[in-house]
This record gives sequence, structure tokens and C-alpha cells, in this order.
Amino acid sequence: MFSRLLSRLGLFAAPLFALVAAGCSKADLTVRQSTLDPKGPVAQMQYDVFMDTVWLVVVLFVLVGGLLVYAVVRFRSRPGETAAPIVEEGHGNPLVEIGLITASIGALVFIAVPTLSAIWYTDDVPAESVPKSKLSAWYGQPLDKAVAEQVLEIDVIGKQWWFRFEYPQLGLTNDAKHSVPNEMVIPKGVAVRINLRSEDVIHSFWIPKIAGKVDLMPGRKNRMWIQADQVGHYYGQCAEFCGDSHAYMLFRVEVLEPADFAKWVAAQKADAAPVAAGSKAEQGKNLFAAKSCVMCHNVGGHFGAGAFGPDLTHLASRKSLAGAWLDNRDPKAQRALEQTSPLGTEASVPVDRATFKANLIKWIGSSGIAAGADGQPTKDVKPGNRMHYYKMFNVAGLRETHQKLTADELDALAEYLLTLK
Ligand code: HEC
Ligand SMILES: [Cu+2]
Repeated sequence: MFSRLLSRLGLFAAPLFALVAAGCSKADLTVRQSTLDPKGPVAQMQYDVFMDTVWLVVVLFVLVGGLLVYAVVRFRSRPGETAAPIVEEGHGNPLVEIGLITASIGALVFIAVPTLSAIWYTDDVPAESVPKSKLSAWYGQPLDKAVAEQVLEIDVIGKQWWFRFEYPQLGLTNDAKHSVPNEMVIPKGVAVRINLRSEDVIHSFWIPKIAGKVDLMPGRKNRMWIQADQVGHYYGQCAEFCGDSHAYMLFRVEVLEPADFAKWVAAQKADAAPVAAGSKAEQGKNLFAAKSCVMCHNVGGHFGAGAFGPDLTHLASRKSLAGAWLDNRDPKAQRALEQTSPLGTEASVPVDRATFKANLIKWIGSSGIAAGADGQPTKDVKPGNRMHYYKMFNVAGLRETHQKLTADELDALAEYLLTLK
């Protein structure tokens, strides 16, 4: 009887165990967006709270489940036994009741202490991390000492469906025509305060291996801090449903050695280099002005009007495109590296020019800027994306026509954008 019970239990338990075992190999836990592979103090703190809770719940599960199984087995009716009389309802055992209430409170306190301290810890940069920053060096000129000893501040602005990053202390802002879209770059081992805002709806900022998630709310400034302890390439994601292309609203975090970070800042502040006269790129640059791209995009040194879409001044220095949805590296080489690298996904292969160009053509050609075969805007890459399609008046008859880009025009635009290092 008892063994039959056990084998029945086993029938249910076996596939469950198989599932758990299959889902939990070490490689699976260190995938691109894994909270179980923390790479900085904030993520580590969040992981620790999670594990505290898991262990407490495991203990409770074993205790309660064990008592239940014991009661079922011990008090089962045996063959030949007459049915036991139903136990009369009584007040119960006060000692057991008080014990259980005390144990429940104890369990809650056990979870509350690390949870509350983690909430305080993740809210703002702890005092001991403050004097480490080297803002003056990164800014390229001496700063006031009071300013120089502040932590590095990054303003993160959520838009449908991409992130804009601004570094107010370093002069990399949208107002200064030098904002950084889609790929946030930070120095290794330095505390960074993140100020979160939204220019439209609610978004949420999340880099599973480094920290998160905190919401970006319209009309409100939220705050968190991060620090990454390993150089590398990390994957982030909007974690609050924000419309059609929410699932495509990714971003990247590039963690550099402080010296490389200083070089990156200097490069970002430079204007775009002039394009060679008579080149395909020059043709693309002219199209960029003629085909309304300038209305939404800034290219420092070339055009300076657009602020609605991402700043493209240093587009060609980025590893991804369109809210980090399209990867400009060789995807096969990157996957292979991620599977073999002992560090997991932190290593990154360099950008592949052919992949980058194909992505640009795919993006511009399907963004609604170019009309599809039926004359209607196409939006394959990111459904509903805000890179709009303009209806133009054609000179001959002042009739509305759709903005169409030929394959040659797309090629020229891509060649131009690829010069924006
Ligand atoms: C109505 C404004 C608007 C116009 C006009 C416009 N864009 Fe965009 N563009 C956007 C927005 C918004 C995005 C971000 C889309 C997203 O990721 O969801 C974008 C993204 C891009 C990106 C990817 C940027 C990145 O950092 O990943 C490129 C490249 C680009 N546009 C090129 C062009 C070109 C070339 C033209 C002209 C043919 C053009 N855009 C016209 C608004 C515009
Ligand atoms: Cu979102």
C-alpha cells in the first residue's frame, strides 16, 4: 500500500524533476539577461535578497509538505479497520497556535530585514562609493572640486521605443547636440547615479546582470544607481509594457576601463568628419537633407535640427541599431563566442560592416520612410515605430505623394551613415 503510494507520487514527481534539472544547467543561468549571474554590487544585493527568500521558502515547503505527507501516511485507514470516528471540533492546542503565529512573524521578519536594507541600498549611491569618480579627467578639463568629487550622473530618457542617455557633467546632452542613444557606456568599478525620466509613457529600466528594474514615469524623476565590476557588453531591456514595439525596446551597456571611457567621451564630443567630395557618402548626405531625415535626427557638424529621433553623430560607433534590436556584429560569431567564453556573454565580437550596412538598409527601408509595394508605409522591423513617413507635395501637380526611397538611395544613405564613426 505504502509503496504503491510512493510510486504514484513518483509518477508525478519524475517529470517535474526532469524539467527542473533540464532548465537549470549552469550555461542556461548565465544567458544574456540573467539575474542569476550578477556582475555588480546592486545586482548582487538583489540576488542575495532573492536567494534568502528562496531558502526560507524551501525550508517552509519541506516542513509543511513533510508534515502533510507524514499525516497522510501515518493516519491512513488500514485494511480491516473500522472507520475512525470524526474528531469533535475543539479549540485546538494553544501552544501550537501561538507557536505557528510566532513562526510566521519570524519568517516575515527574516524576509523583511534583507528586503528593506536592499531597498535603501539600491536607492542611491552609498557614501563610501562617492569619492572614486574622476569626472575632471573624463570632462577633459579641470572641474570645481565639489563637482569633481560627485558621482557620475547619467540621465536616462525613455521614448517609444528607445532610450536616450545624457551625461550632464560631461557635456553629452541633447541640448548640447551630443546625446547618446541606445548604448550606455560606463567606466568599470565606478558608481553611477541613474536619473530616470520619460518623454511619453511609462517605461522601465533593467539590466539584469547589473541592476534594475526601476520605472521611467512621465512627469516624475526616479532614481537608482549602478556599478559594473567587469569590463564587457551587457544587455538591457524595457521592462514595462509601453506600446506596439515594447518587446523591441532593448538597450546595451558597454563597460570600459576608465582610460578607455575618457577616450570614448572625447570621441562622442567631436563632430562628424566631413565626407569625401564626389563619394557615394556625399550623395547620401544630400539625401539625408532632402528626404526629411534632418527633421528628426541630429548629426553634429553636418546638420543640427532634429531632436525627435536618436542622435546619429556617432551612429557607426555603435554595435546595434534601432533600440538595440538589430545587432551590427556578426550574429553567428557572437553566439559562438558567448557559448565558449568563460565569462558568459560579456565578451563581444567587433562590428561587421556588411551586417551593419544590411541592417541600415533594412531599417530605413522598412521604417515607414519608404513606401512598400502597395504605396503604404511598411514597418516590419519594429511595428508602429515612430520614424514616420512623410507625405510630400510633388512639384508638378502639388499632389500628395509618398516618400519613396529607391535601392540606390538606400545604399547611398547607408554609405553616408557608416562614415559617422
Ligand atoms: C519623424 C521623425 C523621423 C524622421 C523623418 C526620420 N527618422 Fe530615423 N528615427 C526616428 C525615430 C523615432 C527613431 C527611433 C526608432 C526606434 O528605435 O524605435 C529613428 C531611428 C533611426 C535610426 C537608428 C538609430 C539608432 O541609433 O539605432 C537610423 C539610422 C535612422 N533613424 C535614419 C533615418 C534616415 C536615413 C531618415 C531619412 C530617410 C530618417 N531616419 C528619418 C525618427 C525619424
Ligand atoms: Cu517598454
